[in-house]
Amino acid sequence: MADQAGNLTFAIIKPDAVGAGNTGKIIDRIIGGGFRIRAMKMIHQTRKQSEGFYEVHRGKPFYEGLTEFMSSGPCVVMVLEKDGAVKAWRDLMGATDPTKADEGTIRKEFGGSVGENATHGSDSDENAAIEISFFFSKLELV
Ligand code: IDP
Ligand code: MG
Repeated sequence: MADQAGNLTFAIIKPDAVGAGNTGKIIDRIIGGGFRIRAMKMIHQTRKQSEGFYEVHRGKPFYEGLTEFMSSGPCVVMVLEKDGAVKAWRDLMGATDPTKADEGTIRKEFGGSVGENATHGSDSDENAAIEISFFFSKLELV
């Protein structure tokens, strides 16, 4: 299928979930949710990289903690494909704060706190394209 706005999103399995050994379970949920994994790699970001990725949140009270956490250990970055991928992935993840996430969502099951909440998902088609290109070249999408 040709890549188009609306069928791709960007996802991260964050360092808390990788460190807790939940990578496989979360990938299983992604596949079970009907997503096709178009690209995937494990990385350990530097502080500068995590600051660059979360640039939109610079200045917010949680920015320092967030960028420190995201560079604290390995994480898995992915490109996911599905119709309406951005919303579909956010629905599967659940709310930012795991205590407010719906039953059956990934953040409800695997998230420990509002900061260390197991996964990331893009919030718009435009940001999905920006975030995908931050970590992957076009050649890496299979
Ligand atoms: P999202 O990940 O659900 O899109 P955003 O508001 O974009 O949520 O925030 C990005 C990330 O920053 C969250 O996933 C979480 O890790 C962290 N974060 C957001 N709000 C807070 C907060 O109030 N305290 C601590 N960390 C937060
Ligand atoms: Mg966000």
